[in-house]
Amino acid sequence: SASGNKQALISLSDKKDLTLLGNGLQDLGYTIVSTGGTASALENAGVSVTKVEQLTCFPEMLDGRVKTLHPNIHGGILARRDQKHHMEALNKHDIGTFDVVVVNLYPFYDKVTSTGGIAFDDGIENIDIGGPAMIRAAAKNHKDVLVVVDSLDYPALLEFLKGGQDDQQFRRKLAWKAFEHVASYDSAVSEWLWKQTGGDKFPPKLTVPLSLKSSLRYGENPHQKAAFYVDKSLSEVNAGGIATAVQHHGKEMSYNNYLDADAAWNCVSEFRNPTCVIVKHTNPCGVASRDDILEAYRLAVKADPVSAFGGIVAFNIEVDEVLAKEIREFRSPTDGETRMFYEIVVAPKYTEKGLEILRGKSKTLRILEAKKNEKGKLSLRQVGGGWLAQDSDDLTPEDIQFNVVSEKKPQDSELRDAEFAWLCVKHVKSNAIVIAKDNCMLGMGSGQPNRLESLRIALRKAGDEVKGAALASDAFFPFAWKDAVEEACESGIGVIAEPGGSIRDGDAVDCCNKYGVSLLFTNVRHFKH
Ligand code: 93A
Repeated sequence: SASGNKQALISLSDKKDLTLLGNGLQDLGYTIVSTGGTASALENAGVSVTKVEQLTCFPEMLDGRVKTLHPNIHGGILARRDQKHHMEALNKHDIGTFDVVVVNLYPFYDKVTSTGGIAFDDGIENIDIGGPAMIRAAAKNHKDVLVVVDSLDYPALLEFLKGGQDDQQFRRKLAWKAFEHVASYDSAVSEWLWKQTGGDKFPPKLTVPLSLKSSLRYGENPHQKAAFYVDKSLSEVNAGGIATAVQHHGKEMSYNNYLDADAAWNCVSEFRNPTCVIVKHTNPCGVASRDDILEAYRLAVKADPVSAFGGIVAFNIEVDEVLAKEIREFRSPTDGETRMFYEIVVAPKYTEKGLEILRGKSKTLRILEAKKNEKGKLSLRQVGGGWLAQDSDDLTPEDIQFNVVSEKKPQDSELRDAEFAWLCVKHVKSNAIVIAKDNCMLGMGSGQPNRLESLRIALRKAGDEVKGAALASDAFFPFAWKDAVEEACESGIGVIAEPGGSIRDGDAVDCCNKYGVSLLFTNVRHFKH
């Protein structure tokens, strides 16, 4: 500095651990320069400070819009210590250098996502200008200026300064973090402004502010590195879904665990009655709704016990002691002996007792407590060289009309079965066929490139129970005769629900009429690729 002392510039909206920082720097002999609120907080903590105004010889102006935007501040940050003429310029104007810059920004993101939102003008006032300018300047000149934007880094900063030796890697890391901080800040501002334009949602603005939730042990396979990011554009209060789920117990979540838990949670959240969904490799292999959740659970396992083993079990209601015991004890229907093993249990709530019992099932069982997904989210998929964006498939049964197009009218119970099958088929990978009866999935065929194969797999799983059951198909049947529709009719299916819309729709109707099967067109398709 001009006085020869080492100087630190501190300007913080979030004053967490400021006392620790201020005292630490003071003990190391630093002169501390601060903006209004930060200076008062430091003084209250017994740390002596120089106010920014004393350096700039200007008062904070324009309601604080101009506080630190001044050559006496930015010159002291940006001057190259190894350039003679830079240092001469500082001397000439009596400007001291800053060796440490600690800044965090106006809480723009929290303000605009707070419940009830924020008025447009308040949003604008919360856009920090001087803060990012200091952070960027210090990060650019990190070779000589340590820049800190995260209170978690205070101890490391103080250690580093105490140590006395230089480490450019440490400085670069801080600079990288600083630009990250500013970049995610700016993308939050632009995201908010974009929303204020009131225009069409599509094409969407794709600078989704992401924050790293965790590094994962590996990706889909052990030779792939992986990490998990949380979408910060969702309001913290409402943000639901697997990303914000609380893990109460068990082994660390893996990449595939997240995918499967997401699939199970999305599917089970769809149902209103107490429901259990079991997922394996992102497909529901067992789904059942019952007033008695224990029975729903047993039926969901029974639908496909082999697949359910090692699967993900999801409930849409609280897991209590009785249910937890059933999950712990239930034996595989295949041999009646082996206790069922699961990777994950996910539910909206657990009783204390329920949690305790599940914890006792195994050390590894991951127990997740999740909140419902927000609707109207953007769905993103990566393809080589780009991203595909679309609205998420938020259609609910209320949005769907089951129009009878056959001579045979379905009974009420058949209609309910068709609705249930329809809810399930939405969550099965295409080509998807689901067979269901009495609020229970009996069989499903997924992911086959040929609809007839998916049908055959579903029929095989359903076995004899297929008689009088409902069948749902995520897309229309291009061929009816001697193909999927006829095979379904021959197997004894009672009612078929499909989108309709094929030029051969007439064949499907004729075929169902020949076999006395009810046919319902939904006019809605639920592809899931
Ligand atoms: O209004 S600003 O954009 N103009 C400035 O010149 C300025 N200088 C610092 N915002 C500015 N700041 C910000 O003030 C910092 O980024 C920090 O978040 C906050 C600290 O203010 P105080 O110390 O008065 O609480």
